[in-house]
Amino acid sequence: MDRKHLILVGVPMDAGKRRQGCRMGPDAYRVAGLAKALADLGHSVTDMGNVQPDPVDLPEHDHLFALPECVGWTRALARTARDAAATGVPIFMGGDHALSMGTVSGMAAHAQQIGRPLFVLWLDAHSDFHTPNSTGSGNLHGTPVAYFTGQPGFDAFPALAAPVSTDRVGMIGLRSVDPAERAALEKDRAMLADMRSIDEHGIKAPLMAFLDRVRAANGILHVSLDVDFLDPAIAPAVGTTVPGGATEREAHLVMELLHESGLVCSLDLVELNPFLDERGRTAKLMVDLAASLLGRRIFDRITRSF
Ligand code: 5AB
Ligand code: MN
Ligand code: MN
Ligand code: MN
Repeated sequence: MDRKHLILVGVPMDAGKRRQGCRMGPDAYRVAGLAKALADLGHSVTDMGNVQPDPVDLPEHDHLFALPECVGWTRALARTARDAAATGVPIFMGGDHALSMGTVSGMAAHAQQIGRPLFVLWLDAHSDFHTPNSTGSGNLHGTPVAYFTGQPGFDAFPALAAPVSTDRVGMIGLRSVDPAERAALEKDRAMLADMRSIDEHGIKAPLMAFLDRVRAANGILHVSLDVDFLDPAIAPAVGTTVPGGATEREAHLVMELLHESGLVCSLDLVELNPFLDERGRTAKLMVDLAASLLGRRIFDRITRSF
């Protein structure tokens, strides 16, 4: 087994949307036993505690919710990600999805330092490809992919050390894409697998195609797992539920294939809102999925061809 140094980073961020509760995510993962589940696999695990946003001297915006705080988180997390990646595999315990502005831009800076391209796998019901100009809700958790791929409109945010070009982004699980995001995505080159194509071809096909791209480019892979990738029947603790999500088996298969690829350099666990959970079941499922990504076989699998 490939032993890794895993660095748990708590990100009690709730600034990416109006509905509050994700700030309790890091402690929910701790209570659900994330560190022990990963250490039991033979990895060394360090919990570095919670990050705080940098202070930022910016006025509030009249449409974008908590813009100054989101900028402060982006600065702090980009630095934290880049530094942590130099010594291990950072696992960001969110916090809402706006945290990926910082984590992905920091991982892209790390990738540039080691001379390999960063790829991003976005496991989400949503494409999160709004810009500050196109977002209808004003909630910045719907914008991180546009930010780290270098779309215009993010002038208040830190300049990107290394934008991740859209042909290095793969999205699996899509089933709620706003018209403006769709128009922008249609002009672009991200690999997109919506639920219709997963129903027809299975979830393995798009994932393997994307992993082939990463491998061919000698890339490293950041995985961003939004709770709403999963079906709300198994993962109720999220503010943005969309029916028809990934099943428990599909999600574990994705994680196991990612583990076998050996390509994953970092992971976001985002959008868990413990206030909406049922007796911790979503937090526990997310812990199980993280463990599958790090080498655990959650289902006892045995097959012989016949
Ligand atoms: B999430 C929506 N597109 O912009 C918007 O949960 C939802 O991080 C964004 O994927 C969902 O507000 C953001 C309607
Ligand atoms: Mn998301
Ligand atoms: Mn989502
Ligand atoms: Mn959400």
